[in-house]
Amino acid sequence: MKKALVIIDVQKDFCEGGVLPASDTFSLIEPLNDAINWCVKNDILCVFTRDWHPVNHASFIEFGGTWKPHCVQGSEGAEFAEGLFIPGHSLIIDIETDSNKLNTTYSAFENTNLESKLDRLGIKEIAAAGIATDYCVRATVLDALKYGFKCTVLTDMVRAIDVMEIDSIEALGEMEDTGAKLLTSEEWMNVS
Ligand code: VGL
Ligand code: ZN
Repeated sequence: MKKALVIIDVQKDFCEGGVLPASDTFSLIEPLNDAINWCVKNDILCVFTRDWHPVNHASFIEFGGTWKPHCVQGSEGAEFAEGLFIPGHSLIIDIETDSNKLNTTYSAFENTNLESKLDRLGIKEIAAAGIATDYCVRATVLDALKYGFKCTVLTDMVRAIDVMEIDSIEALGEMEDTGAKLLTSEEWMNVS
């Protein structure tokens, strides 16, 4: 079955040193790059999503939201993390491009046409990695399942913000209960 690796929001602002860092992000880049290289060799599409807010986005504290300003379109913080390998034939998906529209779920499928893009490519199955387990990864995986994609969460390649310590554990449980498979990247590459 044709599949894609979806690498969610691995951007400077969500990494150590950024304004809204998930924990332990430095250890994410090397295994991610290994999996990305493996995908290139095996002709599996890599999809990179970016949290991509206008400067006055409604999710930012000063505009009525809850987050410190982060991943502002075109800013350094919105760039992909240092050292992340982006193969030439990747699909880049920007999330949250409209200041008035609030993506209430954090999903990479909301207002992005990701579903139809994957559909047109005949992709029926995705594996999800990236940041944050408890926000964008969770919402994207739940939407993928809702749209009928088979879905695996790569447990060693997701990182959490964990506003509450238990958030990422609950998110992983919820994704599994909804139908996602939880595998390490090594297990996923072995069965793929
Ligand atoms: C995200 C918090 C705010 C995410 C985006 O990509 O998980 N989290 N905006
Ligand atoms: Zn955001």
